Amino acid sequence: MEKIYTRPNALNKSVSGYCPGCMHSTITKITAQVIDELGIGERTVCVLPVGCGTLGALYWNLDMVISAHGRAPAVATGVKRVSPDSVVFTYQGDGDLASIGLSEIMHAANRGENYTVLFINNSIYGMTGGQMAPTTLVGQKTTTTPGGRNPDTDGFPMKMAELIAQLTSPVYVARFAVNTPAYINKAKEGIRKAFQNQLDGKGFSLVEILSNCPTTWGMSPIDTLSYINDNTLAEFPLGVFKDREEEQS
Ligand SMILES: Cc1ncc(C[n+]2csc(CCOP(=O)(O)OP(=O)(O)O)c2C)c(N)n1
Repeated sequence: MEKIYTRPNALNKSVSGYCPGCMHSTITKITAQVIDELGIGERTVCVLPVGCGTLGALYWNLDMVISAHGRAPAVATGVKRVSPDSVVFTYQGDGDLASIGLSEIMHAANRGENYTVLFINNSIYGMTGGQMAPTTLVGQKTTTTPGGRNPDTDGFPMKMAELIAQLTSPVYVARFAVNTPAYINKAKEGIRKAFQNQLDGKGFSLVEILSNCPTTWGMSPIDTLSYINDNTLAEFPLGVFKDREEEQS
């Protein structure tokens, strides 16, 4: 019988413990598929953050380092510089990357470190129970903005892909989503490109992926997918914000 689907080697034989409907599971899977397809599982090192993404330690069959909150880019810098043949990626939430780790990511991007950043933007602090993140949408209710995010007191959502694309060093900065099968396929292509750039020694790539948090958004998983379509995509447009390859061609 022809096998048409199988668990990637880069995933452990375990059932996801992410909340039902959380798209961290899907992003974990497509990342594992890319790692398998590129044949780099044996030399890939994942630098995990603090947040729900830390659970990746249970699911990926890869070498791992878990960093302090927001510090994954600094740890990844050390790993990649002492072991340049390793393929290094960070997997960071929006609280981790855009709040406590804001300075880390900006400087790693500005140095043009030759590694891959996967930035999972679910517009909230998921693990700690749903506080406002820098990426929370205007009007979005969180435990710290029960009346909805108010720009007068809370500012506007921070667009990290656009900010980082303004720097000179990064080679690839793009935003994808995972709320439809077609978007998931496109996100997988973006992740592949971000890894390929590192393999080719080109430098820093960041892929932002718009995701959900059914538990802290207080919605059914299916409603979170519509919410992304109707609200998140209007604030965070999908696209490639920087691609050194295209600039040169
Ligand atoms: C130094 C430090 N400050 C705060 C915390 C508490 N904390 C743990 S996870 C987290 C937020 C994670 O949110 P995000 O990065 O958006 O990831 P998500 O859980 O939503 O995937 C916070 C504030 C911590 N563990 N360490």
